[in-house]
Amino acid sequence: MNRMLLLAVIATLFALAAPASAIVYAPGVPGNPPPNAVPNKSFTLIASEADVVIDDGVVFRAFVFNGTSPGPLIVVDEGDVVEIVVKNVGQYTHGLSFHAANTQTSKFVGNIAPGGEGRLVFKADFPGVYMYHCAPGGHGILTHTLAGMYGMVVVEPKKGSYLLEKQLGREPDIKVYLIQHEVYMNGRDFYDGKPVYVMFNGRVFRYVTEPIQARPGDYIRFYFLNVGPSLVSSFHAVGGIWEYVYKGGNPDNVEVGLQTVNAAPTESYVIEWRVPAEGNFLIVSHAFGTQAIKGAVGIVAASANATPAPVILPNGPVAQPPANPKRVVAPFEPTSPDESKTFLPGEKVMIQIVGNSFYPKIARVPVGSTITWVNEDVLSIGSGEITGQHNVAAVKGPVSFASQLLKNAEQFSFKIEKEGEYNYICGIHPYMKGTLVAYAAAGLPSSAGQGIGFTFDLTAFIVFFGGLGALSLLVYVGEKTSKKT
Ligand SMILES: [Cu+2]
Repeated sequence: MNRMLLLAVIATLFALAAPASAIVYAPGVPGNPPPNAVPNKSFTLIASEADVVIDDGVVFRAFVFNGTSPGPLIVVDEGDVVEIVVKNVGQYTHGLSFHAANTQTSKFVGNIAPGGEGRLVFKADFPGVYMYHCAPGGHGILTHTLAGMYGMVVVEPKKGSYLLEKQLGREPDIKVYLIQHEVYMNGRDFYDGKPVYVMFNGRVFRYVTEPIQARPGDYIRFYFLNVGPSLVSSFHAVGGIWEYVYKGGNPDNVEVGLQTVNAAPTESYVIEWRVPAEGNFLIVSHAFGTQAIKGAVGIVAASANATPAPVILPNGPVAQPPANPKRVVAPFEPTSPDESKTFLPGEKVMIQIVGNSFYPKIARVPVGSTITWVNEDVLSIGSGEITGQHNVAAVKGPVSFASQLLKNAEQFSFKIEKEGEYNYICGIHPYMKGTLVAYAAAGLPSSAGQGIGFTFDLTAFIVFFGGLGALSLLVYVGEKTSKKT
């Protein structure tokens, strides 16, 4: 090899290995940190998984920042140089997409393995209200957002930029940071846009049970953000008209006298409003049948002798999950018998792999059935976990089975010949869990009473393999299966 070629190869290898921080910024573009900038504000977001309470006796098996869904509020001032540190203390790969930064934040804080951390520095040049959410890479960005991993960032403009503040010559009496978001029982419902609950700040009808206290004439500033992940909000006060509305929260984007603001996923508004009288003012998403009725309603309770809290935070409430919840909303795993479907003898058994879940999550099938899994997940671009691809791997039951890696529209079939309960996972995304219950049916051959033929310790597995994109898990499952069968 001649010397020039060798140097070119070395230079290429060096470029490929260069860390993300070696990004060359375009000079003069707002949002880029000055060279060697020292941050004057710093925040740490801790990624993990947790059960959070979203209604009386109802638990959401969520992915979280700092223990809650939504995660903590981050407030900075326009012009700040901001440092965001993300630490992943969870079992699975997580990350961060941070919309207040005018840069590709995933290069710095996306796709962080368990135990890892990342750091982002940016300059907050655009005032407004922004979303942040998990970014493990590719398809997982969508599904971890489905799992509740998001929060609000506010970049405060210079004092007096909002008109009502300027006119009154004072700060708001009450700042209400309000996130609208929805949760889904499974990936199929996520695809179909059918949430089970729609909430403000982490709880169904949260501000109906704990109304926001105010006095007539109080100046309220709403920082309203719809994080979706999919629905469009129609935010309205019953008996009120929003005095000033700022699209995105930027004071330059002002509109006057609106009954409603429409916020698509990630869309936000700063709203200035004075409470016009005593009484209960409902704040609602006016999409009645799809949102208000499912929990997106609150109350501003105004009375002359109220003692308002000056700040209402968007974090989900911190509450100890009950020992025996009425319902566990767990998009990626079966938690309730009503998530089962019983297939009759002769019926074709198809299980969809969709939105990082199995659907139906629990399939009751006659012994002798052939079960076919089909991967309906379409999105397979991006880095990170093996995105949009799945497999099926038994972890417990009378007989072991495991599929190859399935891309969109690819299938795997398995004939079930022994009665009993089978638990299986996706080896790539071990939080995806499904159950098969094989029952004996009249007229079909059966092999009853086999009990549990094999099992392995899933927890140790996830802890060990979680950071490796779980590919090694697949190999392990494959080997284990070939030994058993
Ligand atoms: Cu995540």
